[in-house]
Amino acid sequence: MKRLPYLLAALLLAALPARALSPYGRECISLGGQWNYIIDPMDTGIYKYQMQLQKQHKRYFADRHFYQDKSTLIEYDFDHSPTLQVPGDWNSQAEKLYYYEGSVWYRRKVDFHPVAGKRWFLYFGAVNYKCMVGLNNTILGTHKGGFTPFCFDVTDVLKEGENSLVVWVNNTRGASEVPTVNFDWWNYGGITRDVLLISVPEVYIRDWRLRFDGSEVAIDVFLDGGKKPVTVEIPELGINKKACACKDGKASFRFKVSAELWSPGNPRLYDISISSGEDRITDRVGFRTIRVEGDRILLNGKPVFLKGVAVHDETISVNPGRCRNMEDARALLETAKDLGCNFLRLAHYPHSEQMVRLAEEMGFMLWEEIPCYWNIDWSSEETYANAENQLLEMIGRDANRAATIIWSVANETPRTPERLAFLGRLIAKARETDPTRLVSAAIQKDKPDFYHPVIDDELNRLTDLVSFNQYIGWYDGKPADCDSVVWTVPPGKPVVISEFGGGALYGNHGSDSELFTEEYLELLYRKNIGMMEKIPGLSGICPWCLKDFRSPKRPLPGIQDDFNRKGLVDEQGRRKQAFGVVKEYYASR
Ligand code: GCB
Repeated sequence: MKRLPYLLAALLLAALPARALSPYGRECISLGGQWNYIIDPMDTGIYKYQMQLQKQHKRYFADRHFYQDKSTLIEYDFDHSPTLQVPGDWNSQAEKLYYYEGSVWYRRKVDFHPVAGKRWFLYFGAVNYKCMVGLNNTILGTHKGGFTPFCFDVTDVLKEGENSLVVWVNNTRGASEVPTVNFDWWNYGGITRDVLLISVPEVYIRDWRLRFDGSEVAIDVFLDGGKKPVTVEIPELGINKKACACKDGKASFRFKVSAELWSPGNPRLYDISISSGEDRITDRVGFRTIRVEGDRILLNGKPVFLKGVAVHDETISVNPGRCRNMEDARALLETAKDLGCNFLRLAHYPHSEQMVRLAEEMGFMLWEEIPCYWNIDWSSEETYANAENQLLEMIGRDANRAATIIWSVANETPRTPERLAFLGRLIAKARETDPTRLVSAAIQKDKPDFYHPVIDDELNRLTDLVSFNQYIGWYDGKPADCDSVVWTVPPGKPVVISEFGGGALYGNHGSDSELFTEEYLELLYRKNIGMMEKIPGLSGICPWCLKDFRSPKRPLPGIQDDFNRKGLVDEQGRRKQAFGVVKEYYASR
């Protein structure tokens, strides 16, 4: 009987699109711009008269109900519908979509001229939360999970001249989804990241993996469509190697390099090109090692202290809402640079690839995370399959990035046997897929003795770091309590405080005992830093968080107005006094 859920999960996965090809260093056509949209709260485009939504995916196939450019009764009409910018969330683009959670249909006309001997992939950087994609009346497939890329082979569906691309997007929260119904950020819906057409020759490089152990580089290159010799070049290091992808389309390279190592102080990247037949991709790669030894984190064999900050994938000051491009990512990263950070916790879901790549160039180590946040449906095999898929899509996208040092599988999850089993599986999966990085999860402290908190979550036995969130001075007690708190942490592992902080409204001044004033937050930071410095094995801290961010859980009028106010800067980027405290601490560390 146990086989049934597995079978179900396998079927669900089979409906998923292929792991995304990377668009970087390839020929691409951007499908960004203004797309027509129709808001469809009743899912009229999927339900037919009197029919119930069952096996939605199949039904949609059968009906083709809303799929054409126009309906016969002319009850909808993409041509005369308003437009939304893609990439971009819908909530920040139209007043009536500000709180909207439901279905929206997008349509873009694509003018296309096929080139003989090429294959074409339709790539989505991210769509929140689930979508169904159709091209010229053919359903390409569905995808679930709002923050990772996916793509479809559209070679046989694209036609000369005008093509119609229709995407149904739905961001309804669900109890068995990842994340679940309750989370502390804005549920931005829509096609939030780039949509591209990627062209490749018939035999093409599907993927490649680079690993570095301190002296030797291992590169595996995976071809699709045939078997051919593969060449890897890193000109600045005098590398020019050939190998044959004769078996299973995989070519393996092993060679020694004497490269300048990547680190925050010297984020050195080298041009790399990988070619096979007519296909060639270019990229930039860094060489570094990361491991733990006892209670220390070693970057390139030397202890490193993570001067971090947690960041949400949102800019309000540049483009409103979800980050859309490099400019948005740069605004966030420059603020983190000013703070003196060498490390970012990209919370609580995979951020855009632009963010990761720019962070790498600018010299930030990264913690990347999937949204197993708070209390998700630990007993559901379908939920597990979804979480694992998000993990694999995140690792698949960023495994070649030197900046990424930690995969995190969860945030603040309750201690139950079901959760331990679920997260244990995810941790094992992360290690099996990528044995070169650290694996962690942000846990929460238990509260039996306020002044003597003990971190003893069994999950710590499975992770490389002991990472926990704590809010002494905000949710727990007052800032001055920090002077008397003594922490007990499991010995022998590096400790990273993955969150701490409190709220303040920028420009709200008063006494340091008054909540939401800048003075209160400044005191909270001074006291917390003093307390955390006494924790044995402290290897890094991550203030929560860089910028005030939108959250519907934060309605307090005049103070929050839909913003979580725990940023060190406000949503416009204006520094609160606490910013200076962290900056000073990082300068001295
Ligand atoms: C937490 C969560 C984070 C919240 C934060 C808060 O522990 O991990 O997502 O936003 O607290 O502000 O309460």
